[in-house]
Amino acid sequence: MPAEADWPGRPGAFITVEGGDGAGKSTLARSLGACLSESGHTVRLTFEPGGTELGRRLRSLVLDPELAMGDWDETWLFLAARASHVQDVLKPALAAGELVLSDRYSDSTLAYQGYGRGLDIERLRRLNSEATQGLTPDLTLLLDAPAEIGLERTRARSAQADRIGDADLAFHQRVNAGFQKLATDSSDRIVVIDASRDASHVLMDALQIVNDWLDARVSAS
Ligand code: Z5A
Repeated sequence: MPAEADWPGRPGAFITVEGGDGAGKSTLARSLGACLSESGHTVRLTFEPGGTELGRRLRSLVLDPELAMGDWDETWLFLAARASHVQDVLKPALAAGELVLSDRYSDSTLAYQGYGRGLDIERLRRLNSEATQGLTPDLTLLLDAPAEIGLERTRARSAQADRIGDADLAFHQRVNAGFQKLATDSSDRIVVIDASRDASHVLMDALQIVNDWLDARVSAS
């Protein structure tokens, strides 16, 4: 079984942005990436499902509201997209010393397929570990906003149907509660940000957290 120890002392930094639908992940990832680039970091902005050609094609399948699929079928598609993302994008970028900022990663599988769909969490953890070759984020920013606020934002943005986003409110509430549980269980890695505030406040908090983490990393080396 691949383990985190397969990646000792990697030169780059791996930061993920997680949260429920409409929490503002993509908005934050873009603005945070721009600020970190301005301060001299080589930033690789990427996302899941997507980030590779295979990931983009799997994304259109898994979100297609016309396509029925079982919960494990859905899970395998996300895992396949992740495996190609790790192999083709994340590993090379981290090996080159880049600061990788990924909009969603393995915590999304635990929150959506585990806590949201009700699939076995421990099995999902094992499958995540295989798909990622043991690559765990160094730091995760969890954007927390009530599901009602997130869904209101995404519906205001577009009326386009989406197989997962269109699930009922209770599903999205279970997903958010699942993210909270993950943050409690991995408090050394996951930092929660109140994402119900406006985007500039969310960015300010995120920048502070990332800069403090980067400073601590330099001091420790
Ligand atoms: N999924 C899964 O089930 N399992 C997995 O393993 C993975 C994913 C990896 C991906 O679709 C779906 O796949 C997702 C989880 C599932 N569920 N759904 N649906 P997606 O990429 O299309 O969806 P998303 O990841 O949830 O992205 P999103 O809907 O675009 O949400 P977001 O990135 O958090 O929000 P945003 O695009 O930055 O902002 C949404 C709108 O709100 C936009 O108009 C912004 O201008 C506005 N916004 C952003 N921030 C704010 C603040 N702070 N205040 C007010 N308005 C704001």
